Amino acid sequence: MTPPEVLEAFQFALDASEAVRGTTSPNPPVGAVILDASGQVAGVGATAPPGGPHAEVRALAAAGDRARGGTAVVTLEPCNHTGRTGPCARALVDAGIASVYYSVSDPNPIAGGGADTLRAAGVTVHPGLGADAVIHGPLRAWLHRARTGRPHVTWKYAATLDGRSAAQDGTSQWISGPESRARVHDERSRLDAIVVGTGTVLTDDPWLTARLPDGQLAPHQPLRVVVGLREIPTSARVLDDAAPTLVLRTRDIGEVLDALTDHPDVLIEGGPRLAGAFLAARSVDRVQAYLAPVVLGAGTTAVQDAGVHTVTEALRFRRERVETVGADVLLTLVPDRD
Ligand code: AOF
Ligand code: ZN
Repeated sequence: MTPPEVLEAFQFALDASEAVRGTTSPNPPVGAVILDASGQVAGVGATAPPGGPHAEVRALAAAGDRARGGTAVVTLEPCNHTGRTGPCARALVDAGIASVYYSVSDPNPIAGGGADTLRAAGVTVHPGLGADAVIHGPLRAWLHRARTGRPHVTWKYAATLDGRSAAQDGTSQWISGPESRARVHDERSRLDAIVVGTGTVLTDDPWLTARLPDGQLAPHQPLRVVVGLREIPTSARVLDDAAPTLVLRTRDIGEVLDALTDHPDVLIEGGPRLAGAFLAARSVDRVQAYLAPVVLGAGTTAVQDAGVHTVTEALRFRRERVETVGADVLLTLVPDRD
């Protein structure tokens, strides 16, 4: 039985990692909590931007002497290597930590093996705590990239009941409700990259920035990526200096993925042709569909040409989550092949 204070500490560690998601890449967003010998929270930490200290080191710094004889709860196996920072497993041992709980093993062959180092030093090690929440949560994209060598791609779209993302005259604003839009901005601020096609830049001229509810820019902005062969004007909003932008003059999805290796958490935001190309290339790892209780009856559909010619070729998805967001329904789906 996992002690209740450890379960509570895990929740703090999960929240701490979620809060830094998007700011640590190509490193994983990790959360760590140090409990003192009596089970009280002595320090909380999360991974700093690349080159900075890891989660455990920050949590240990906050805990100070209270770490001695205490417990560390970490969302990833403490690292074992001297990279840009020293090994966390060694730091935990040196601080006198008596037991370590962690969620998932570090698949990085260079950094992994921290659990063995801890055990060899006499620390009690408990792997697997809250693994599911971490794998499907903050470390999802990083683990996917570690496993496949490719970024994790989420295709997000908003559509009406009849599957349309724009009306006949091209207008597309306010299909989904204010709650959905706020949620999209909040999510953007924790991503590594947002990808759109040149068509979307030409028709919608989006900023693709993450904004706070008051309209201000969020402190962390994902890389904006524009894909396609069409020329975009230098006055396009996506080229302003609010966030970095990468223009990829290609239609090859493999090339796009290669360019984003160090940006594992990628969101495809449109339009229908780009979505179709990613779907046809089997390069969508998750779908977030915001369905609005609206009918347009005509207009652009959310996807154009996903390479399906007959129903036996249909791309099928499995439900991961269904939520209501204001008046809309958010479906989170994963490909049925996974
Ligand atoms: C941890 N805690 O908070 C993180 C870990 O280049 P470095 O030195 O920052 O090392 C990066 C590697 O360390 C990364 O690929 C992953 O295996 C591990 N990340 N480990 O114990 C942390 N961010
Ligand atoms: Zn480390």
